[in-house]
Amino acid sequence: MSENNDKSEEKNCINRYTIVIASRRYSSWSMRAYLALRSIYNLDNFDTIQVKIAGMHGLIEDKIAARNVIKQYNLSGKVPCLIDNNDNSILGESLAICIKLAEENNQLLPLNTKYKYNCIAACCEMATSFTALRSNWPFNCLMKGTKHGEKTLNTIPELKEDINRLNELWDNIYNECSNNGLYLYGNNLTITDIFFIPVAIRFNTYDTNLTSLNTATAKNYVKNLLNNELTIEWIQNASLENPNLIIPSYELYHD
Ligand SMILES: N[C@@H](CCC(=O)N[C@@H](CS)C(=O)NCC(=O)O)C(=O)O
Repeated sequence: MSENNDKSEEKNCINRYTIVIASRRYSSWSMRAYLALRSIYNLDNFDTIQVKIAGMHGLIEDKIAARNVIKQYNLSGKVPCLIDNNDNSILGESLAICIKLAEENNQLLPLNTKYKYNCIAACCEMATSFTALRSNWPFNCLMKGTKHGEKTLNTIPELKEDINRLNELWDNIYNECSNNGLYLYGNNLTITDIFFIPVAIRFNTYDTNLTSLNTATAKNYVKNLLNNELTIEWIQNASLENPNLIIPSYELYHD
């Protein structure tokens, strides 16, 4: 399934990068790598290929078929991946993609070296932790204000623990590095902020009033991520997506 990759055939030159993503509605990892690319390039200056991933509770045959489609691009069978059309190389893993784009373009990482490694560490923590948050509040950027959020907050202590740690992490980085900016390291968006945008969206879905966050810093940070123009563009495009990409098992928590 392709999205705007036909555009490259209309143009005389091929864009340097093609990003392979899944449904914007459900794929938080696709979102991170895509937003890193999008924050640097205009829409016309890169290409996007969109593939379908099978649902969590879907048939195993569907899952294998979907994975085989993704494997045409990335042998790990996961999205996102970034194709560099200069040398036909393919890079998987969201963090690697974000760091490559950041370093190549001198953007998206704090200039201060100490903060830079702290920024990468926060991305790693996001990628390897918060399992209760991720499993109990599945990403669906078009779902807003569902009661499932309150129910889970009252019954799953591990979820509240994950949220407390997020609150602490955001407060600590913001207070040390932000200088009262919009984001964790100031007014410029970094890959850490991009890594937390899908988390901010989960709050929008499951705790719209941000009652589970304890500090004004954390609440404002979530609001700033939700108001970022790239976040808004992604959600808008998700709402226009091909209905064939809808997976019923990701739509369980509408009220
Ligand atoms: N560690 C990977 C995780 C990527 C990932 O889990 N992607 C999901 C979509 S959000 C996927 O490709 N799932 C397909 C599958 O596992 O079959 C990254 O950071 O990029």
